[in-house]
Amino acid sequence: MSVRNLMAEGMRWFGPTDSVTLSEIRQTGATEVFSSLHDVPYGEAWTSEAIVARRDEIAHSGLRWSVVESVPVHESIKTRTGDFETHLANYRLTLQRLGAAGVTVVIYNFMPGMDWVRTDLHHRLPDGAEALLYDPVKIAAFDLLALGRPGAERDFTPAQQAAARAYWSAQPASARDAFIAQTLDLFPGVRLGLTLDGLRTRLAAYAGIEAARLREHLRLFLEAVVPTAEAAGVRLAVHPDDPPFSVFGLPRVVSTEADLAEIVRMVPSPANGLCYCTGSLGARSDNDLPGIVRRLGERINAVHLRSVQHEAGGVFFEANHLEGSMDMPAVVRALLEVQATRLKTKRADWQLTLRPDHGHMMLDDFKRPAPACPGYSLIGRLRGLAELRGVQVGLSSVLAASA
Ligand code: DNO
Repeated sequence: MSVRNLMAEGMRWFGPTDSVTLSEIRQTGATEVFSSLHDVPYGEAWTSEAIVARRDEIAHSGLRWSVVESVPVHESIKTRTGDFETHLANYRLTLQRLGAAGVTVVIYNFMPGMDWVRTDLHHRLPDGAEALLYDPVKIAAFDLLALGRPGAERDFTPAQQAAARAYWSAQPASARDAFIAQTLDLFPGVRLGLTLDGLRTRLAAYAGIEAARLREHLRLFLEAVVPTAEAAGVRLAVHPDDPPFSVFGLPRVVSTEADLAEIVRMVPSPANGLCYCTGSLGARSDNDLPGIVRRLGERINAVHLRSVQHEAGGVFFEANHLEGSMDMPAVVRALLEVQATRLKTKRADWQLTLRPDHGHMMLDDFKRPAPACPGYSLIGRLRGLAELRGVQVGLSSVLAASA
């Protein structure tokens, strides 16, 4: 393997309102941008004009919009209710227009009701940086005491419930309100203005939709859009659930290796692929991260690299990219080997594009305007990208020497 066969490096950019600019992204050494048209409401078709304008704006900064993160899947498609056929038709239109504009990888997720969930957005680390953290006790407090979801007690142990009550009663009303607002507002790149009642309505839409049925809805979604993606030269990449287990009683179907293997089997096409996200998948210790790459690498269309540190009681936080509970070099090596195999078989899409997923708030991040979305600081992600670059350059040189 030659050292030239590095994965391309990208950074997520939330568009013109992002406090991180494209010229700053360029100085991180990234060449690719993961971006979305966040101002288009979920479910509407993206216009060719808006796509081309965004593509050209990014190109103007010497970067390339190679990955869309994300084209969101409207809730009606996940529940197969209401005007889901219209939303499917809109999705197909968007894929056709992206393909025509040369933007060829599209990330989406199939998380019901919510996007990702964290409980602490400013977890202070010993070195003074801040990380994102997930604490099941705080989720229990939200679920039992703020949302008051019927049956929620079944999802938590008596000890978790007691800890949740103790936590909640120790919080002043203002801290409870802030915690509720933060939990409702964690949709990337948009402010949906969801309320507790709005969330209750969203959850109610999944009454009677257990995992098997949601999986069937995912299959029907793929059958409806993959042929269009294929014809448009677009490759889809499903993002894993974050966290990869049920929250608020919702079903989950993109959490484990078995889930991913099932998804790629549903519609056997290179256009039906995966966004391999080590942070999301790694929040379950039973996911074998390098093994997933070795077994499913052929279908990986986008890569997010980040490491979580597991703590007692199901708590996890986002560690530095080369620290935490996972073996990042083993994952990077497996990805480089997947690329080498694809290259040998002359696959046009052999080259993978990675981005550092999230970063700490550190150094001058504290002096800058807040990131567009928690986890998307500039300096913290720059550190992550630089460390990942070191690992992949070092490993690819060693692999080339031993080839
Ligand atoms: C969080 C992200 C997710 C991801 C979407 C993909 O930082 O990894 O919000 O972009 O779930 O659709």
